[in-house]
Amino acid sequence: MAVQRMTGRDAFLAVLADEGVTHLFGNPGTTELPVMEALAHFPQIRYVLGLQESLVVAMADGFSRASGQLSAVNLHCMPGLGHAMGAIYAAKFSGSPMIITAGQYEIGHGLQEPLLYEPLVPIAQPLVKWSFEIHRIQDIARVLRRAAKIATTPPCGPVFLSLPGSVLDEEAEIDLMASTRVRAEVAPVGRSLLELVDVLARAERPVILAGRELAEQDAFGPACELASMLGAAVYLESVPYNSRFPVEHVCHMGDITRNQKKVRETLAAYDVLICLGGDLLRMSAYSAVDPLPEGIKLVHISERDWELGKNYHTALAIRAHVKSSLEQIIAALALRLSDAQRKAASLRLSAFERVNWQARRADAAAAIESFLAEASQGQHQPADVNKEAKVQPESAALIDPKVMMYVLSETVPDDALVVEEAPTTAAFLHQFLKVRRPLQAFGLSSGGLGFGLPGAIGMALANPGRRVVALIGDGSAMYAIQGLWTAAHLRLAVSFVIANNRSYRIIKDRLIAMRDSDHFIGMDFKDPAFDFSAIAAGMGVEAICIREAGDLASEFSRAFGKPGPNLIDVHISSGYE
Ligand SMILES: Cc1ncc(C[n+]2csc(CCOP(=O)(O)OP(=O)(O)O)c2C)c(N)n1
Repeated sequence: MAVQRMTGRDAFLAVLADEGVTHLFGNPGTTELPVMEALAHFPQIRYVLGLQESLVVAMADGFSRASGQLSAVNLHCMPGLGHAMGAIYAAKFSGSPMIITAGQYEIGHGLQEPLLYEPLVPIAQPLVKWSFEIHRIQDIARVLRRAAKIATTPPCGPVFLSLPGSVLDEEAEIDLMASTRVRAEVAPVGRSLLELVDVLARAERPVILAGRELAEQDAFGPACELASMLGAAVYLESVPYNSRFPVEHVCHMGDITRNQKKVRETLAAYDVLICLGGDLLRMSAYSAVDPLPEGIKLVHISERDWELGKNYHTALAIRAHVKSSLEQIIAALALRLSDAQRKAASLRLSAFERVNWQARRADAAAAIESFLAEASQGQHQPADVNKEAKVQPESAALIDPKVMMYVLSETVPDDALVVEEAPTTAAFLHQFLKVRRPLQAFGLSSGGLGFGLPGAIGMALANPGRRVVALIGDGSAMYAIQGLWTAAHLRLAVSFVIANNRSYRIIKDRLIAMRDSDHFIGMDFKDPAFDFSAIAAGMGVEAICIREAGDLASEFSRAFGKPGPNLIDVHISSGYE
């Protein structure tokens, strides 16, 4: 771009726009005023107001996760960055390409320690790929170009820039420079490819762990082809970053889970584990049991080299683009597989049909359908329910979360995006939801609550014309409830489905499982109960409350078909009635 005389604030937004940024997610204060003023000159960048900085970052994270596009964020100096840290932590896990900026005082003013001042660079540093403060107007373009390049170079992730007001308000002759993107579609060649194909061909009981990069790189086709060629069972990596694998494929068995004992038992049946673009057995709560059984050979292909051989010896650790690698592997394997190996693979494949995800879903669905048929004839109605009462007695909350998830999976529009943050309920969602496309279903990447509700807003902005269905636990919803206002303000097609069990159920479950105690302190919200319909109405979102299983299908279908945002508060069993 040509050299022009301009202000630092205009240069900042001009470079962002040229890097492909279409939305600036923010929450403004005095230190952001230069950017807010300059936004009037850049109608191609839409400012999205979030009402607290953790939501602002989560919205941008959702936008990048659902589109693969670079997003930008503008936070309010130290307190704003502080609020945002948990969400930046999540963005680090999701590997979202984001330029996170925060307004900072004019250079020199911080020395006097005014309110709101703190050096920002070291605070953001541990969670981002690059953290920097711009000190000269002449550097704005170079710094931003570098920031965009770093954020979008695999492994992608957020970067942080501190923007002193004096730099933004100066004027100078500025060369806006041009964008650079690093091409990283590299595949193994030569000896690496030969060894890889050799190990795969010789595997007698291969298993694939399908990871997030398959969806990010649109690699479901070659991943399915490899699984079928090898007769390999496929499990989904333990973190629901995104879709990972088409669940109705004959090889698909389900989530590997984060239960160490269960993972170990599952993997004990196999001799070669092939991790495709995923995290190799990322767990959460501690267990004395190691999830990886002895003797299993590891093959791991990922663009995120930090993950390779991180916790376990890996026979073939390949830093490469998974889709390009799969294409090479499939071509080489087609020439390498013997007739006996092909026959063994096809025998394994036919055995999957009886035990795979699809077969188990069909069994569970049949049981739920017959339950719902009986319920519709009045055989399962809860007794003594006063439908007029604002807060129903606990005994009325009888919808089984599994039933709720089945009906949700049957009513969600085919082209919808689904995001979940409902710790105990989402496990059932993954049993039923027909995930077929990359970038269709998303979950919590870091384990930190507060992403799902605002993340859905970013996903809707990235996918105009498609509905986003956000399944959120009642406890999780309260970490970011003011996101409802942004959804209403922008009239976004998001349905917030609240799995309302009036408690932190997973914490109760774990207190029992891990501490052998059922003395629940600080895990219930019944006194008073949340009135989600009133909360939603207070932020301009229409809402309904469902208390009976028989109403689920019709109310979900109605809500998902309406324009704009809505909230469906579903009272499910708390498990501890
Ligand atoms: C920021 C943050 N704070 C606290 C937690 C701990 N935590 C994990 S799950 C959970 C309960 C979530 O409750 P809810 O959304 O109602 O789902 P449920 O367990 O009832 O299915 C809590 C508090 C966390 N993971 N992240």
